[in-house]
Amino acid sequence: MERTLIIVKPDAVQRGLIGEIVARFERRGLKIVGLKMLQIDEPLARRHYAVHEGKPFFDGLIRYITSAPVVVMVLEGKQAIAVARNTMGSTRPAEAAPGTIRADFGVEVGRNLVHGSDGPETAAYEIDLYFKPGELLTWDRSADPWIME
Ligand code: IDP
Ligand code: MG
Repeated sequence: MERTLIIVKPDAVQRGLIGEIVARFERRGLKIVGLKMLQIDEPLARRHYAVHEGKPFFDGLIRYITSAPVVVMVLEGKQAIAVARNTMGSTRPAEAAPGTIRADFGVEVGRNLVHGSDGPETAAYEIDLYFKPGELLTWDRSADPWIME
């Protein structure tokens, strides 16, 4: 089983798309093991996006991710990182496949609605940024045998 960190970004929250976006991951079969709403402050944003420091879009990215509340969640499942990333679609909504979150609701990269970890190490780092261990639940979902063999 793999875990990944998802953020419903400020533009999605402002546009009333929290439920729509959470539902897409839930329907896909990923299990929610942690979920909360918060507003990311600048130090947290800089830690989260440390790999992008120095890039031309970095300051705008920090302003964007701190501009309004977000919903963060941890999803669990087989290949959860890849499954979540392809549910989200490509970073640039204009290039994302139809049916993905970024294509269905977005048009440009600076307002691409959702974040998902890009690898196991990033996922561990990011989950630790937003959740204390006691905030993540291990639970049996009755639908699991109907989703995974
Ligand atoms: P990802 O979110 O698909 O993993 P990354 O390349 O890691 O994409 O970039 C992180 C975030 O930074 C993107 O989701 C997007 O919000 C923002 N971003 C990336 N490239 C650009 C850009 O060229 N202009 C504005 N924002 C960008
Ligand atoms: Mg990334």
